[in-house]
Amino acid sequence: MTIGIMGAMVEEIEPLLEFFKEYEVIEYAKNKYYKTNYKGHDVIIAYSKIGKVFAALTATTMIEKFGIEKLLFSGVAGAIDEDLHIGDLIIATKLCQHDLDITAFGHPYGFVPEGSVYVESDFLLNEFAKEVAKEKNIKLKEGIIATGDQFIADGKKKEWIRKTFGANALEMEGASVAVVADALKVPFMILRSISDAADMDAGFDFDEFLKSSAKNSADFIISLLDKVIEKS
Ligand code: 4EZ
Repeated sequence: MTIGIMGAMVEEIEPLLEFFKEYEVIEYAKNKYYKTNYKGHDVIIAYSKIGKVFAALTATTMIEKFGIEKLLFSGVAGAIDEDLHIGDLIIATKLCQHDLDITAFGHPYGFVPEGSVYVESDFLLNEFAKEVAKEKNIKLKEGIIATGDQFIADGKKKEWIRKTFGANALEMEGASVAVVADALKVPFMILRSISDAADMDAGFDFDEFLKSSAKNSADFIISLLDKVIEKS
């Protein structure tokens, strides 16, 4: 089996590279892909750079060039829900693009013709994640993640995203990875650890908690990888 693990920022994959220690570096499409073997399975790791376009490029490359059969995303997010605190983990049941707007033509926010507002992640991978959380006694929330090409640092904007999409957390890549993986029929899951509350303190909190929250997410991904390998 070949499994892809992606993040958006170098900080989001650094703990993974440190864990796997040895890997081959393949340069492609202005990015680096790190290839390693873990328990007899190929693992491809990369960070895309921030935002939906770069994330879509990396997800597509992982699938079409490297032949990954499952895609795991690890990273940080801004919390929308009050019960999500710095370092907490959330997996997306489904994802949407909060900045996709052709409402001028009577369409709902996040929708374009022949697309859908929400893209669902893989049921089985999410079940594996929940099993890992239960076994390790880690708090793991499931919810809707909203994605857009904006760092949200404004309570009003956050509130709008919550009420428009019912979203529980927000970030800048998940939904684009979801669109790609869903279209190319590759099971995927999106895991995020909270770095800030997408409010006026978000920039400051993000800088302070990026590394520790990214590590929380990456550590969980390694346990999940063990579970995926064990169950398949
Ligand atoms: C994007 N990622 C943030 C990248 C920020 C600064 C140099 C996650 C994220 C996020 N995205 C954490 N908090 C966020 C927030 N408040 N709004 C959007 O995926 C790069």
